[in-house]
Amino acid sequence: MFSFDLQATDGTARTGVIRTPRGEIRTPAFMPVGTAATVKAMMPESVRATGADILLGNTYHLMLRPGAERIHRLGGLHRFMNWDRPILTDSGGFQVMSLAELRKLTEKGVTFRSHIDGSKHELTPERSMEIQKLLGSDIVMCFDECPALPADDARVAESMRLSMRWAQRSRDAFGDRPGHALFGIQQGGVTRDLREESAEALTRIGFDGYAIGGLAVGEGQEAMFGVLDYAPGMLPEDRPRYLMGVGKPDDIVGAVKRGVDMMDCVLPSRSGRTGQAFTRRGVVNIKNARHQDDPRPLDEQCTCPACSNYSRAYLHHVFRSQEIISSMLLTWHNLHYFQELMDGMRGAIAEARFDAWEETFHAERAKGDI
Ligand code: PRF
Ligand code: ZN
Repeated sequence: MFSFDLQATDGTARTGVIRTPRGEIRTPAFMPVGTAATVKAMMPESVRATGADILLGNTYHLMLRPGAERIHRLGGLHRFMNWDRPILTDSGGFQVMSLAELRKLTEKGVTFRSHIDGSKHELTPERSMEIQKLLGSDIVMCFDECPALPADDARVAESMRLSMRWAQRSRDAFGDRPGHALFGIQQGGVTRDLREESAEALTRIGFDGYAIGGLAVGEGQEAMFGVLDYAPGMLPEDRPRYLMGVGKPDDIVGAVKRGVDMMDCVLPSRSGRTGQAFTRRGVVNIKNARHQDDPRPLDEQCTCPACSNYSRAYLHHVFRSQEIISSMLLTWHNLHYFQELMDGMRGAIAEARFDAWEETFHAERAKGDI
């Protein structure tokens, strides 16, 4: 009921399909972030129209507001937000460490105060599994913890080993739920031995998929690619590999090249609200005055509504005027761009021409905006 079929490889890059009772996920897959039961500024049918097969939701935000039990009473997260395709939920530990106040970390879990109203809460592996079940998540993430980098090896090792004990507790609490998947999360910073130890611990427990966590937390692209040169190869070949919280288009391309199957990032949606558009030619800042008389679309080759029906001058105007349609159009364009990027890579891997595809990707960006 949950399966992963690897269909083709090209070097270390892979393409395939994850099958779930709520639909198929073509890989490599990009998951738009729907933190608070919405991909901000987008209707769910519009998110689907950009090409998304799966969304990401957040345990941390939803437990605080509107509450997991409430969402469960209202029929689960899919029904609540009107998205009937697969949803992956993050487990909350990472968000607690980056967003919550007065955090206290123990062997049992983490206590913290809400960043919204200061109320006191506790998250443990067991409670995170319970919340993700109440939400009705299709792909559940283990409860883990991750230090910001740079951090010394002893701190990274201690944190990784705690996350591996939590991974076992997550597995035990999750139980057997046909049609629903549980993913382990590899930690270990940028230290090869720790990544190896983490991969072995997770593989011994056994998961439906494996995430690479603890990257894109301040180490820089070169160090991240350094880890991705070996980390995916430490994880079972026949299971999906998910790089958490990545990233910019060139990060995504580099990760797929190195064997990553799934990614998520707020970048396309968040940037859509701050006037940054991702195009084949790189990033365009729509607030720049050079667009104010420009009748051309953002990208004449893009088929999204923003590029089909509006000029740069209009997009500039509505951004400057803080009109809501600005966020809607730029978010749609950015999500469309990210999904086209994934589709291009899937096609290139299937036809064993990833290197040529990648060369064109970089050459187009080097030309700069029109
Ligand atoms: N763990 C979890 N969620 C995450 C991360 C992690 O390490 C990251 C790191 N890039 C983003 N989101 N559970
Ligand atoms: Zn567009």
